[in-house]
Amino acid sequence: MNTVSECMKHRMALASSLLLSLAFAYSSHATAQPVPRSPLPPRIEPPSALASLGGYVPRVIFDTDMITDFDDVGALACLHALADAGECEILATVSSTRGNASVGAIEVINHYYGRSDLPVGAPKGMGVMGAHPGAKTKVDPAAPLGEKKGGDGGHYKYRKMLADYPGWYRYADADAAPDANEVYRRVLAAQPDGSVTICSVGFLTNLRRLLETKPDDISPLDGKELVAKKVKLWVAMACKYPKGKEYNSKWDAASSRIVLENWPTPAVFSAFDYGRNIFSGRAMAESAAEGRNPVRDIFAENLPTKEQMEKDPAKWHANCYGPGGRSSWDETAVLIAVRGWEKYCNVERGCFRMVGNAGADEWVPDAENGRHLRIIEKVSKADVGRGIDELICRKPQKQ
Ligand SMILES: [Ca+2]
Repeated sequence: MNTVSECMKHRMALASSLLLSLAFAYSSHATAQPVPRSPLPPRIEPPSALASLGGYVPRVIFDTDMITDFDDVGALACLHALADAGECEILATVSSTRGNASVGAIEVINHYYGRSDLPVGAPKGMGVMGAHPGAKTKVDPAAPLGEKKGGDGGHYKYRKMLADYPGWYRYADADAAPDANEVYRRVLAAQPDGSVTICSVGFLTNLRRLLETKPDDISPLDGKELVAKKVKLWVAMACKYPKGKEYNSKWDAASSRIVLENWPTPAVFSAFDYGRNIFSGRAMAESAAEGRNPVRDIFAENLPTKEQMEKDPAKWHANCYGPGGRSSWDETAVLIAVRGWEKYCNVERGCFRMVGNAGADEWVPDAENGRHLRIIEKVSKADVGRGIDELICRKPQKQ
């Protein structure tokens, strides 16, 4: 069934996660290779520390795959709710996948929150394409919706969203959307120096392409220089701690390697294991329907019912569902991008890097010179899940 295959495809199951954690918790530390010296100052300041200095509102570019799983929808809902509350400003929302309904789905959600004018884009010429990461062909936007068990796999939900919300989007085919490189460069060039937060909850394709851009009529800076000048912080849902394969890092591994090695600003990672056991979405799924709500539709149509879960909770848990809903990998990245990590998490300094050629990564701790931070549980995961649900359930303020 869709949920099982999707989770198997999408994330490592809990059992293997725990086994890997136990197996490698010592060995990864013991065999760590030297980490590249840090280009960063010795301390990475969290966004909320900057906020305490007065008036800083994170300006966020949201970069999502929006291809199979639906924590992306929860994450974008949280981001809009936080923007409604004045806690952040959304600069752009881009897809890291192409040849599918991802951009249109982003636009439907943007429209629901009264921000249909947000810039959108998608990668060109490289990266994950179609209905799922292993697909070889793009999705035909003119094809009939068909049955859920058809070739759309987990992407069916996004094609259905476009069918359900005609007129709420411009780009049924992500390939018709602007080049994400142009969106990134225009948005970054227009912002004050050191002011932008990038929150990526999908593949690192766009960030790799951005780093590789050349000076143009938008900016005399190349991509890496432009990022270094304009970006304050990159918050990513990516990688697996202490090592392993994680969906966002694995499926465009070449881009992951380039970005992890070359990104020139502080970076914070919500790795697979943090969001795995934070569950959200049930509250929205079971909320009273008031008018049209694509966020509610997604959770209501894609979460198992309580009755289904009660019959075999272990099976559902192994496939990344809990009583509160779906695992909340992407939502955690939004929380940290906007509110900073000290509110929710502790951190460890070090470096994520790709190993081998099959999409695996590993964490190398380095308290002095690590280029990355990874977040660690502080506030209980149940409380974080409740906080996410509260945001997802907020009514749009700009409709
Ligand atoms: Ca995602």
